Amino acid sequence: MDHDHEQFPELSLPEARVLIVITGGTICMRKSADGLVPARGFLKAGLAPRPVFNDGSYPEPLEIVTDDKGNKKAVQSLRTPVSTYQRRVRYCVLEFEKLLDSSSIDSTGWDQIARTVQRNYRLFDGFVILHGTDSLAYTSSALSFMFHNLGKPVILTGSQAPMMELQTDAQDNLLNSLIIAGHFMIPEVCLFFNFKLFRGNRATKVSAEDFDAFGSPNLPALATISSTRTNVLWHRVHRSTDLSPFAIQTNLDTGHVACLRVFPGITPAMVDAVLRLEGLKGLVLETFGAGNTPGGPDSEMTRTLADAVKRGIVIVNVTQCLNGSVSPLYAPATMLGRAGVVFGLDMTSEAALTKLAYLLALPEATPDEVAKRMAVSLRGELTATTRTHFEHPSSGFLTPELSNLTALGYAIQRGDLQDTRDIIRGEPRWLLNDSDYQKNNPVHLAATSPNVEILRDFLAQGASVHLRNGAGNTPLFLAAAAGLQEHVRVLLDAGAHLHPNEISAANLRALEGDGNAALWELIIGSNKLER
Ligand code: ASN
Repeated sequence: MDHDHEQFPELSLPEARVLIVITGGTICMRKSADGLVPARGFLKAGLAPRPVFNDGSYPEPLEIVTDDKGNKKAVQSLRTPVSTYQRRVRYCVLEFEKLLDSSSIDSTGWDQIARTVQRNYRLFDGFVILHGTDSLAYTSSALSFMFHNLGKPVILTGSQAPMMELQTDAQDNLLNSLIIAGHFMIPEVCLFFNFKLFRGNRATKVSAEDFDAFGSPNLPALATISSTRTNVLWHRVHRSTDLSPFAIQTNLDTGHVACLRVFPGITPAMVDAVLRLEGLKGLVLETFGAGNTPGGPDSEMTRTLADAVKRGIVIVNVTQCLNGSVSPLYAPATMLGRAGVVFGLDMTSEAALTKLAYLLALPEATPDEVAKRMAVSLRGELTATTRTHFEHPSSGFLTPELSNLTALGYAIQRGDLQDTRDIIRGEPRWLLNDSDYQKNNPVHLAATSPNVEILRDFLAQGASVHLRNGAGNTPLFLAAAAGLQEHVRVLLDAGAHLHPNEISAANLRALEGDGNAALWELIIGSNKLER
């Protein structure tokens, strides 16, 4: 039943909407005669009885969610109590038909997750994917490549102990993921574990039993949780700067890639045997230190690898070390580079393998093209600097803090593109989240600027089309309300859509005729696409 606002005064506060997708993993496991196995009914058994996950308001009506095959289901949603940010998170749960231990999740499961997010994309502010920890970093890496122009947070999490255990990390991991997904427009595939939010394609499992099970050795956390707040390091957040809507790529070519770890004593014949596996198109080679293989620069090993590159196999050199990058620092690695082996820089093996499978599956994939793209950052998965000689870092300096949001606001209102550029000065990080006292982000202001080029410019710098201001409105809503056709077009082309909570207001305006009925109908119509 939906209780009234008197009994729940906080119901008038804005609420965020999050979809939790359950794939399996320890978090939802229960004991069986054969050991722990995933069990269905997580919302009822694991969430509804816990006050932090359920304020007791039981929102109505039921939520209609769509599974990966396009089947619609009516499910109960729940609300969290009010957060420190004066918002509640309303969420519902979509459980996969077959829940899996993540050791059995492969590209079929990745496709299923990607399609589920896509089908429900317009209805939610963010997504939390519950998944086992064993292959979690592979899935978060794969999804980061499968999602093009992601504009909303997709947070993967799980736990080392089941939710139903007395001492468990499940509650903290899920609750914090839910809060981040519902409050912070971080447009990335992330992995949350033990109070830290990592970029999904930078994370790796570092412990089989500790609650602190994941690390991100080459990129510090994107956000951390303290007792009082969530601290998002906005300058680290990666944004798509491609002005087109969210889309997914499925069918990664995992059947034709492999991973091989070199070890002292490995022979060229062993490596050759792997490189001659039928149908093999790509190999991730886990090498020693900064990218070295046994045998040295002028050896049978280097020739074996060079021959395979000539046959069209893409070989990517990544280090076995937990942190640091491969580079042409030592002769063996330099020779591999000259032979056409790609420097995978500081990519994790998980990222390198899934990226290879992703690139090989693209229609235009040629070995040269794949090799070229393996060495550049597509989703922030690598740091594009290569060390070629020894040097100590120069003393660091802080980029000047950009604080002149008011000046920017005036420049936007005047329509002065050059001024907005001068103020931002190539430091667009706060276009992502900073806002004025009415919680208008620069992109909200640009949505009604007399100069549409400012809006285009902000979007090209990664500004989010999904942020909502203090009144709960998206830039698209503001542009339509102002009757600005071209602004609406630019936003729609960049993947903007109305938030579900704006739809009834938009319908009303279309009916009542605020002079912009055609514009409202256009955006209401475009909202219905895709599902
Ligand atoms: N085997 C479990 C899984 O990956 C481990 C976990 O979730 N902690 O599904």
